[in-house]
Amino acid sequence: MALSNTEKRHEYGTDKSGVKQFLGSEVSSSAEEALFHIIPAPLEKSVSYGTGTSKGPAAIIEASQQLEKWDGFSVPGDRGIFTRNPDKSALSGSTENFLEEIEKEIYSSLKDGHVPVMLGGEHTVSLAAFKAISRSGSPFAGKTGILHFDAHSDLRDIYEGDRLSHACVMRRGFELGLQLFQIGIRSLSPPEVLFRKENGISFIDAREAVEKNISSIAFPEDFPEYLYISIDVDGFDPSIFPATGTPEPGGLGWYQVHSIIESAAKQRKIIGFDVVELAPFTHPGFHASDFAAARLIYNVMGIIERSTCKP
Ligand SMILES: [Mn+2]
Repeated sequence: MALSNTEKRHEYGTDKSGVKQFLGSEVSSSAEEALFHIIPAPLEKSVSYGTGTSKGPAAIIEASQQLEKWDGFSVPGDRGIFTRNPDKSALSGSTENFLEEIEKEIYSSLKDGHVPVMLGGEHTVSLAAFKAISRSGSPFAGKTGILHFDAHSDLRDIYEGDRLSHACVMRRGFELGLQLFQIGIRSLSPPEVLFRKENGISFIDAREAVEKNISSIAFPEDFPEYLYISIDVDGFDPSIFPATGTPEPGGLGWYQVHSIIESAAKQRKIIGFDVVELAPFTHPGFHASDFAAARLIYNVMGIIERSTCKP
């Protein structure tokens, strides 16, 4: 029987077990051979303003089917991309259960030498990666820093009574011993300003980054040898990612973020990254933000694939 266009769209990029694969239209790899492991993390519990982040991973994977394999420099897809399938029942439980399940997926990718690429979901999901990295037995425990792109510093100790709020995620990471470098911040509470200062956290805020057109960074000498990158799409200017819960004017440029990540990749080995806070249905029928997220992810894979940085 002939498939309708909607059914065809659904089938496009889906593997034999029925899991829709990131760029599955072009790339087919087993979990073992793939360098990149996509980990969908559709968490939406503590979102404070616009909603819809739980639909982020599916929208990104759908949009990825439209990507070309050439990213402008190389073909990162040739290194293999495999989309993992976290246990749905664990994800429907509490935030703690959700994070535990995603942490398991990330840890299993990391320890087998893959590069986990997590798709949010609200920013709280990054905590699963921070915990996986910091586990005892992890090859990266105590040796990893976070490069954090965001409009918000996410350094609150508690927000709306919730220590697992998206607004607290970098604070939780810092408490796990992960050193931070923040870029693009333009919305901070006074206690967060103080916390950054008292704890010597590195940052280049949005106004400085944009006005001086900063396209490279230099890590402090004591910054750890491995790097995990956490990208909240609201770190970009909202003209690039309007579909996000808490947009802030005056954000980073598209190529600017790429150049900064390229400069980071020359100094530290990138072990994984996430792209979070895409909220597709704040703009029904508007796919530009979904596609931008898919393109960003593929381009960062390219930067990692071409990086020669070894610790
Ligand atoms: Mn944010």
